[in-house]
Amino acid sequence: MYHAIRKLAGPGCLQLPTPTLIARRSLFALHTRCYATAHLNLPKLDEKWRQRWTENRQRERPSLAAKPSTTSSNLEPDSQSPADHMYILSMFPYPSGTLHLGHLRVYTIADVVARYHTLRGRNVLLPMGWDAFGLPAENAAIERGVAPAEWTRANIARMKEQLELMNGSFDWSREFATCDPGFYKHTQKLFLLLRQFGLVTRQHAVVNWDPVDKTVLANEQVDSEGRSWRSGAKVEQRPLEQWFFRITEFKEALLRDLDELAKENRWPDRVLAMQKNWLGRTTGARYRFPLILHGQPQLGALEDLEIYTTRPETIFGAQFIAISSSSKLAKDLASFDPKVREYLETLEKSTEQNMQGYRIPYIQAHNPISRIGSEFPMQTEPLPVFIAPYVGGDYETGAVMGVPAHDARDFAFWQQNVPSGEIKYVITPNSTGHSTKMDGPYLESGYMTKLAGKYSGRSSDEVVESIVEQIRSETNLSELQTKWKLRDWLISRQRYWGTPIPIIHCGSCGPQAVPDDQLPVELPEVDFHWASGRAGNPLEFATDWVNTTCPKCHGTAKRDTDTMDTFVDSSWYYMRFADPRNEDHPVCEAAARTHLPVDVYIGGVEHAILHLLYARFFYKAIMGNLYPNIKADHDGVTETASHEPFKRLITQGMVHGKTYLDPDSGRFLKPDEVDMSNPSEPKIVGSEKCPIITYEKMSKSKHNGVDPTTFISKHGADATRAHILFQAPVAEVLNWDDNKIAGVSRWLRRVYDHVHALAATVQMTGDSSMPFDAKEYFARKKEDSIDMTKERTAQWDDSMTVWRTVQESIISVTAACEKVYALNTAVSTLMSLTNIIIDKPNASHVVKLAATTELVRLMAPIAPASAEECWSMLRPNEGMLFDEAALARWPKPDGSLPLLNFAYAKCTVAVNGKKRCVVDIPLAPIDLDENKLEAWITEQILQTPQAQEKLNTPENDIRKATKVFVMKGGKGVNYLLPKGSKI
Ligand code: ANZ
Ligand code: ZN
Repeated sequence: MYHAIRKLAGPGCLQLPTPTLIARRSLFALHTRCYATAHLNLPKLDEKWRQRWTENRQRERPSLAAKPSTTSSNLEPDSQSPADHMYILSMFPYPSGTLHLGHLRVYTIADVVARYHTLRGRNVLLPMGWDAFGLPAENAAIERGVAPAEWTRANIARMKEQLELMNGSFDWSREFATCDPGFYKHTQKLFLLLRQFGLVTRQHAVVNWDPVDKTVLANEQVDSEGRSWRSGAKVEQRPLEQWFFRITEFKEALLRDLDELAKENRWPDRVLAMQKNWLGRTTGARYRFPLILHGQPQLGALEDLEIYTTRPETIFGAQFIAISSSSKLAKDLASFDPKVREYLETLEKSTEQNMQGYRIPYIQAHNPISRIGSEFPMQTEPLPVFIAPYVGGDYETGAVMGVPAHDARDFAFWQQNVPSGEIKYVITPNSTGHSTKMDGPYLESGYMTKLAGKYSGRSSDEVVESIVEQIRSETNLSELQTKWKLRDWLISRQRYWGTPIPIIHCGSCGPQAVPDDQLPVELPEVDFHWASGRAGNPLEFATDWVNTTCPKCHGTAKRDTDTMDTFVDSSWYYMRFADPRNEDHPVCEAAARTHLPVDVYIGGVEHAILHLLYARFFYKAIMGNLYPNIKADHDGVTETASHEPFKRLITQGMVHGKTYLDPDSGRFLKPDEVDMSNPSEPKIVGSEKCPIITYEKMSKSKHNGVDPTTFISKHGADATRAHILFQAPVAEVLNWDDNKIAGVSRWLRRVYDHVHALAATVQMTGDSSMPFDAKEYFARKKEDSIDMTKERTAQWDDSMTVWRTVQESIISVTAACEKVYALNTAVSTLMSLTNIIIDKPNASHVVKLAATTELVRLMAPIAPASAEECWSMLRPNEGMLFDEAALARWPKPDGSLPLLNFAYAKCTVAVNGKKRCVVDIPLAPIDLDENKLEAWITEQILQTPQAQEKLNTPENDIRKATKVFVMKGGKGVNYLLPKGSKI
């Protein structure tokens, strides 16, 4: 064997391989030959490499599952710094039993990102687990009599099998389900820990109570008529004692740290806005308006009238005061003023909404601004006071300052009650502060008008606090009032299938924490056949379980029968993945330090509010208290960085299915009702009618679902993954069309065939491991290019084109993997790179070989099995691409691009829209961003003889341009020069 290879390697081989190398090499050679069939079976490749990766992983990293740990984590000792670690996480699934395309999309994205970082030599954590508590399991138990645990286990097994087909690089050794006692033991510990921190309370709260089933219902289980989805009974509102997490304690931090997440697009703007809105901080004020009474001595001295406003800066536009008909003042007036009485009576009788007010003729109000003195002269007039139907008696102070210019209700009221009254605008959209003519209320923020005195011209949002503060310090008639929409988090569920609340209720000692050594409080087995006949929380019927002893006085006591909201589980599961088998702690400090926070979190935008807010709260509460030194290391500035669980958030779009409709009836058609014999022109079976085709959310009723498992079995994981990425940018809706997979399948085949052919020559010449030094290669060629033969020039040109495309592809695919959102462009870049490599027949063999190797590495995150197969053919003696040793195999630009800018393109130069000249400039390097591109192009233009001739006058001095418009690809540039230079 040794001799045979030696002969094969021939004289072209510079170094004689050592015998051991030869042995390995020949093995690989043999095995490559086994697959050297013309027909490529992609699903088979998946299987082959899945098996090898698993074996490799097991060899390199013995399963965590086998070794539960105690005080410290049993992770491999980490010599690497946290910066070498990447924690990539996709939102873990609910085990419904069937994997759908939405799952497949998010896990594909996560896996591609994870594999990319692995290839960069990073230590990647890509775990997977199950969000396994929740109602469906309980309902299945009630309906079918299977225990929730059993139902859940079976579903998990089924989904895991389906998931494995996609060839993800998940670390299954860390797998857990939130319903494992080993997990929920720590959910209970965290509950008790939060209680120690003072973040858990028990309060009365109103719940939806079904009087027939005697159970609490979630809001979603109550229909629009207020009836139970199960029993149909009219739902009652009942106050129950329940458990709350005091998330409101963290409201300031939750809001403040959104700024951190907004930097560099770490989180999508949309999600940040939703979080902000949910927290709902508003800065309002309470103002007191002193009242002036004319006559009416029976009223005595009147107190200042207090109003509440969410727009304190509009006080300069207050034109009246309105009080509620049920206010104390209105009642006092009615006791002696018959007109007031009459008004209130009509108001009571009227059933329609109306804006008719009653002006109290003998009372006026002073605007607090008028007390400030000469500074705001416009505000000295006292204001009329009305009783108004739109002012609610039980909201805030039951009185408002009427600002017709900036509030719709005040505007309507003013128009009806003081039709000839002018309207004072204090805010204008115009940044000069001059008010623009308007005929309705202006409700937005803007700039203060001159009515605001020294505040005029300033942004209305920015002056709020200063105005309230000035009035407070000078008149003591104001006070800032900040409000939040956020409420404490009610976590009690009167349900069986959740984490039991680890509390024991004792008649004499009150609620007591279950002692640590008795955790977890495990869910008792409940006979659902029996329980389903009865109503209510099955846990209440588990009397043996409920009755227990008080940990403090050892008297008889009862367990809490509430379980926790499943959002509690998902608020911390990502911490557990860092240290999943630790028995004593939810996560130990070393593991937390190594892996947390999550580097890239990927999931659906439907979780933009609650899940993410709860997780952020948990991380701040737990990590902030337990391990205060572990923070999200944003920008490497640890001191100022905050406790945030997810450094980057990627939200992926939905997958919509191809839907066929009968054009006449609008009915959704089943697959067997559509004749697809001509795929480009489907017909409704038995007719000549064409169905309407749309893309809609997949659902059974629309017959538009696609089963990912069947699809992968048919086309292979690689093609499926590439197809998913290629069809739409990550954040956008993906319209799923089975037929479109042909394109990516063809691409993968093309790569394979090309590599296969190339590999044959590699085996002949043995030059595959020769390093290719592009800089040296192209520099040398350039020198002797002067007297090249025609044939060699063609080779030279093609080689340059190929290598330039390789370098540009490295830059752009790397950027796509870093930014994630544009992963679809990575697939198209790789497809064009493939075309260039194959279609440039004259490129030299070394360049082709090197280029193909780079292509294979670049496609590896997306099509891992195909890439691995190709790699084994090209580099038979270098082990696998995806090696557990985390070899940095991702290509880097080799710095040869400047040498390869041989190609010139025409560029039309215009100044202020007028064409001046056409110049030849090199193609722009693709790694320039917009600003740099402008500067680069200008520099290139100025170096051309045409520009030196045509642009050498001051009015054409493009260096002085105030704006530069570069047309796509640099085919033209328009420079806008300031008018002055036009002389
Ligand atoms: C002056 C003003 C100017 C207002 C402006 C709005 C816009 P929310 O956001 O719901 O808290 N308001 C206050 N108390 C009220 C009551 N008892 N009944 C009816 N309306 C009442 O709404 C607060 C705003 O609703 C307050 O801000 C007040 O009108 C009105 F350009 O004050 B505003
Ligand atoms: Zn007790």
